[in-house]
Amino acid sequence: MQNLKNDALKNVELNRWIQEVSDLTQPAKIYICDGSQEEYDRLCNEMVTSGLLTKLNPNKRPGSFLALSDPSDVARVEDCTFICSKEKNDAGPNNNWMDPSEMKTKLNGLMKGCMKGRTMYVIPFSMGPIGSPISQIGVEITDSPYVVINMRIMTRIGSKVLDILGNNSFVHCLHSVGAPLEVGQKDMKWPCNKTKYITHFPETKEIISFGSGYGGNALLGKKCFALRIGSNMGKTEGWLAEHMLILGAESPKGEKTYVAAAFPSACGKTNFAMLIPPPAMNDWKITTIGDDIAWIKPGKDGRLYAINPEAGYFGVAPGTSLKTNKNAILTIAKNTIFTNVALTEDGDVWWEGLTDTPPEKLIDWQGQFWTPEIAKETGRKAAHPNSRFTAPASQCPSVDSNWENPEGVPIGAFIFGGRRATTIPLVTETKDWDNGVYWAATIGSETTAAAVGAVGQVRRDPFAMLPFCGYHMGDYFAHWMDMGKKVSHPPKIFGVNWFRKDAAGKFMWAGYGENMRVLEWIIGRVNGTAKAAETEIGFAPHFADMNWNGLPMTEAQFKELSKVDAAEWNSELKLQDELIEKLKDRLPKKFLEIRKSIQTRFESRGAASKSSLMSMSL
Ligand code: GTP
Ligand code: SPV
Ligand code: MN
Repeated sequence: MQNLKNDALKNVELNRWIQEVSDLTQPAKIYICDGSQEEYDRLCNEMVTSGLLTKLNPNKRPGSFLALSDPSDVARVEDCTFICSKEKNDAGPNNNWMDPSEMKTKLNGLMKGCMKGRTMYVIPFSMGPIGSPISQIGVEITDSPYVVINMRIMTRIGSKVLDILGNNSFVHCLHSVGAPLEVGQKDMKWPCNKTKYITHFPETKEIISFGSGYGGNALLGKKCFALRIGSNMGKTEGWLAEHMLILGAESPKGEKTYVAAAFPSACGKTNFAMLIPPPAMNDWKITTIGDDIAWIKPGKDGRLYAINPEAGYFGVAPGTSLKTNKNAILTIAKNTIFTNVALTEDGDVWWEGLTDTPPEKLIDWQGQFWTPEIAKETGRKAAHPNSRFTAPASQCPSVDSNWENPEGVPIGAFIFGGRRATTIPLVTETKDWDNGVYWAATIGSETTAAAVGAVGQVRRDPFAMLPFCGYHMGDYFAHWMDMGKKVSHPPKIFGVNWFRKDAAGKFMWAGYGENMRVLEWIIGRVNGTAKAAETEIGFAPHFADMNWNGLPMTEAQFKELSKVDAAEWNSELKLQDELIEKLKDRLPKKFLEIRKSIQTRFESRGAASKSSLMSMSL
């Protein structure tokens, strides 16, 4: 081990594991990451030399790089993602499953010699502030230097983590791109393997990922640890690991409310977390705790407290602009790694939506010459729809002063949303905790480019956690219902939909900064100051209950946005039934009761409208 000082690895298990993995994967070198700036710069320079990274123009984008992946390795691979619990039914119908020893045998076969010719990097990392009681330590072994530099931004890595770890246990995260190099063989620009496995062993807290170098498949602290293994730990230990942003909202009176919101991948978390209120509401101030993951635990005062276990943002690039998300644009002004966006002539980056007019020519994400004319003819995008930026959270202008507070922040409201062209109104307050859990459990959303597969198809995505819940969804719903009973002040639960479309297929809601109007009403409901009307599915604002200063909105338009249409909801309930059917062996009883009562309320609306029709005809 070339850089290993005598006392660098006090952890007996870590020593043993490094030896075991290197015996299996046969790397050319082993390198223990110290997490320093010098190390980061050195790795970046090496990758520029090898062609994996392009250094961006330091006058335009200091300290920043562009990586272009293999066109086959651009998103999470849900079909190749497995939860290998001992019992199949513990993984649930929401996960792919394989017997742990069978999977290990398969992986051992794939991993044999898979790091040949490469350096094996050992990255000790902390999810959450180093040394905080709420934090968890993992070690990722990887043969990808791209993973090392991304992990340094997304988590806290290096020697200081080893110091805190001492001889304690840690989550084993093993990653290989699965592309060994024979002597004299030229490396690919983005090494990866057609065969991919993203596997989790919840009982032994192990993650093994093979074949992909991209995002959630390879940065194992994120979805694999903080969500899939994290959700298993949370279930056993009485906390929650969620696919949620956390933001702080300071009212014009100076009162601060923290809210956590779960939207599926590429459905607006980063944008909502960094929201800038519209000019007419600039007496509100939004601050950012996190944009993707929340760990939530009961506090001594009977409230739920949340931390962001990450240290950076791995955000969707397309659609990000000064108009839609100025804070993100400022965050990524320097020290940022871009993946699969386009390169401009002057050495900067571009993606669809960054500016209204695209540059005259570009190198697109596949390394090909691109002009707006070519795009018109061929439909080729300059940036991949799931292209991303990796940037330190500390660079975000709206970062909350408590973002690294180990105690977390108290949550006043949970918000659940999805991408729905129809059916789901702009905002709904659910009737109580259990009804809120039902709402979150049954949300649907159109699929996006964040995962490989068809885009735009509505699927159930409970709690925006379908790809991330590491155990049976029925048990997960029951765990959520229990958590509400464990605290004396459970947050109110709301549903939102920024993506309803009109008959012409246009978004009906302006979204982005204007979402402040919905957030103001939500906070008003939490504080008991805002009014609402009752609907079959919960409570909703009347037109007059929301602030429309500075936004053209007629009462008729608002009614369309807020419509709860009985026919649409009948179909929605049928889709919910498909989910219920799949999970029925482990669903809480309360769940079915709530399903029935929603149906009954719609039936009585049907009866009421029939009788009013009859009275009209009399
Ligand atoms: P992950 O990182 O994949 O978990 O996604 P995310 O939920 O953080 O998604 P993000 O905020 O990056 O948004 C994804 C896409 O949705 C971007 O193209 C945004 O421009 C778009 N978007 C975000 N908020 C809104 C909104 O309020 N309205 C509309 N119409 N689009 C939005
Ligand atoms: C998501 O898909 O929800 C992401 C991106 O946040 S990734 O880390 O690639 O999973
Ligand atoms: Mn995400």
